[in-house]
Amino acid sequence: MFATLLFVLMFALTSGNARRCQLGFTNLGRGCYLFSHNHATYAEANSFCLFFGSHLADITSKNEDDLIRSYVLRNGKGSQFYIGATDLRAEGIWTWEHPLRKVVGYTNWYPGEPNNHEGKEHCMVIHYGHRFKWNDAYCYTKARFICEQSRI
Ligand code: MAN
Ligand code: CA
Repeated sequence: MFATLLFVLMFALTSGNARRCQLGFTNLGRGCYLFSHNHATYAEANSFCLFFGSHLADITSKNEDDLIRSYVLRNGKGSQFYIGATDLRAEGIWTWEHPLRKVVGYTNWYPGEPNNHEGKEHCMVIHYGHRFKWNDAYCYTKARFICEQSRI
């Protein structure tokens, strides 16, 4: 009896915690996302997310994509955000930072993208001007970014 109560109590506590997002992160669907207000290069943004126990956002389903896009359409007017994919290791092969360099499956590129403009575009962004569909962009532009903490 006591063991059962303890188990129920622990489950309630841990599942409760799992539903919460860390300070600064927004609860969207099944994930927690931080929409930065500061601007950083891709590498800086990647480090920032890791420092806060997160990773640059990976968008792996239409549902997740719709949630993020509707959020930035409302709150990110005029902005460009890095999300967590590059083709830095092999041109044209896009991989997510998380989980470790998994090849991008679901995609939502803006028409005509990725175009590797001037042969210098290896980092994924979503931009207001493209209604936040995906673009490959220069990795050294200072842009806003989206970190993600997956919920367990
Ligand atoms: C700019 C950049 C490129 C993008 C084109 C689209 O040159 O944002 O990444 O492909 O515009 O016209
Ligand atoms: Ca491009």
